[in-house]
Parts: sequence; C-alpha cells; structure tokens
Amino acid sequence: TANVSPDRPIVTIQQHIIEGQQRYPGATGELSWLLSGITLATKIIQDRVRQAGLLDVLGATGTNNVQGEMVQKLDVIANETLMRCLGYRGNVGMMISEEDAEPRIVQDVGEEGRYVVLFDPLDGSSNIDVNVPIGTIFSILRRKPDIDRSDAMPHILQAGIQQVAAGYVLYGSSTVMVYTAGDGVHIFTLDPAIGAYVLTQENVQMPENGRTYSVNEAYSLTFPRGVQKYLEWAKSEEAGGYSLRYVGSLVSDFHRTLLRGGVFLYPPTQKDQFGKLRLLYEANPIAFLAEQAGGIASDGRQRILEKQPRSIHERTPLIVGNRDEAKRVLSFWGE
Ligand code: AHM
Ligand code: MG
Repeated sequence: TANVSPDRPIVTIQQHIIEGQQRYPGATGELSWLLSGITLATKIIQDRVRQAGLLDVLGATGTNNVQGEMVQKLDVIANETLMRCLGYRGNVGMMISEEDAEPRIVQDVGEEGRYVVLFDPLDGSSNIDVNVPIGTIFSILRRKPDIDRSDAMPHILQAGIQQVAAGYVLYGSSTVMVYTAGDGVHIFTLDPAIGAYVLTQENVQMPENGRTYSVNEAYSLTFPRGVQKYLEWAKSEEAGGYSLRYVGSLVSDFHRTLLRGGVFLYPPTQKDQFGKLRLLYEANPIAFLAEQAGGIASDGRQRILEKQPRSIHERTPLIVGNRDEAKRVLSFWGE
C-alpha cells in the first residue's frame, strides 16, 4: 500500500480515472462521465448524512426542513439522489437499487446507454440513528450489446467477474471513496473545503495477515459447524490472540479488513440459509475490491465473482479477507 507522498501533485478522482483510461487505447471517457455522477451523488448524500440529527430536529415542528424539503428517510434521499445524478447521463442504460428490501429497476433510459449501474444507496442504514458509519456501494456492468433490451434481466444478472468498476463511499470520520476499475484499488478522501475527492492511497494491498475476525457472533449457534470450529480455533491458545471487530455496517467492516487485514464473515444462519448480504449490490463489488487488493472473497464453496446470479434479490454467504485468513476460514468451512 502506497500512501501518497506530500510532494506529489494533488490528484482528484476524475483526473485519476481519466489518466487510467488513457492507458487503454479506444477508451471513450464514458466511464469517467458516469463516475462523476456517482461522486456528485455521494457528495450530496454525505452532506445529508452529516446533518442527519439536525434535519430531524429542524423538521420536527412541521414537515419541512431548512431547505424547504420534506423530511425524508435518509435511505430514500440517498436513492433519489443517485437516480437524479445518474439517470440523466446518456450512457447509463439501467439503474438497479437495493432500496429497502425490494431491489427494483429505477431507470431505463438512453437507447445508447451502455452501462448498468447497481447500488445499495445507504448500506447499514439501521445504524444512522446511533451515528455509526454507513456507506454507499456501487457496481458497474456493461450492458450486453448483443441482447435485446426489452428484457432487462440478462443485462443485470451477470457474474461479478464482468464488473467494469466497483466501489463504495464510507461516511465515516472522513468521507472516503474506495474504487477499482480492475487496475488496483485506490482511495480518495473528500476534502470538504474544496468539495473534491483527492487521492490519498494508491494500489492498496491488504496486509498479509491480520488476526481479526468480524462476524455477528450472536448467531454462532446457528452457523455451519465449520464456521463454529473456526471461531473456536480463533479463541484458542494456539491461535495466539485474535480480536473481534463487528460494526454491523458492511462498508465499515470491510474497510477495516481492507486496511488492517483479517476476515469478515456473513455465513448462512438458521434464519437465512444464504446469509443476509446481497450478491449484486454488496458481495460482488466488495469481492472485486478484495481481489484487486490481493484478498479472497468466497461464498464458502466458490469464488463470489464467478457466481451466476439468478435473481436480483439473491443473497449469498460471504467470507472476505486477506488471503491467508480467508483461506483458513475456508479450510474449516466444509468440516
Ligand atoms: P442493509 O442493506 O439493510 O443496511 O443490511 C446490510 C447490513 C450490512 O451492512 C451488515 O454487514 C449487515 O447488514 C449486518 O447484519 P446483522 O445485523 O444481521 O449482523
Ligand atoms: Mg445493504
């Protein structure tokens, strides 16, 4: 992982993407246009997230807040903001959002729209009221050129390996965008004074080992036996001292795993046979980032990125972490 040195020129995310694309002959710059829609939307969302408590208070006397807007739930605001910032970019063909429980196609525009954008507008939104970091996750696919657009599904239900780009924005103590277009993982930090995402870490690699596991251990009695065994092992003397860290916000839990190593798990439970996380909006983009950073993402049986999605609702177990630790979990998994 290379921290950007202080004497390097300031590079914004747009600049970085354009420079990256110039390395590919025939690149049209369309992806950078699309991404600027996402960066704009997440700047607006982060502003609303930062005001979350205030908006409630200011809106409590009537239904309007200071901007004269109706007070809305933040995940609805996030969803609409992404739609408004992206929906009118000609190259966005379809947008699919995991708003609330039911993902839906929110836009189908532009005959020439070449990209399909999938997002979880505000992941971990049950954490808003207690001021815990939340995030926006996105995944970008290319619309299949040879298939008629009257049925959206073949364009949407593509394996994660087909992703053109993916990333997330974490609304934490600072706002960071973590991004890959298949050419490494790069981190940009929002400088609120100038309103730009500035490159702060380039070519991030997960640490080679990390003795941290991240899982909702309260469900452990209903995890598959192999997962229980891993958790028992991690607490044993032989393991040499592990820590448990679980925020309950995937973006936060993965971000820590990316930078500090260790493993994040959402295994099958008695309640949810395939776990809770969604393949298209959560597991795929996270898996793309993890692999680009030298890590592993699996559902326990196969690589997340190779899973053929069958429905837009689909959930999947997820094990993601630095190579050695994820492999260790997988070695217990089948037991
Ligand atoms: P959401 O998309 O409805 O916000 O739910 C997803 C979140 C993830 O951020 C997090 O990893 C998981 O739910 C936590 O689930 P649990 O409370 O079962 O541990
Ligand atoms: Mg989510």
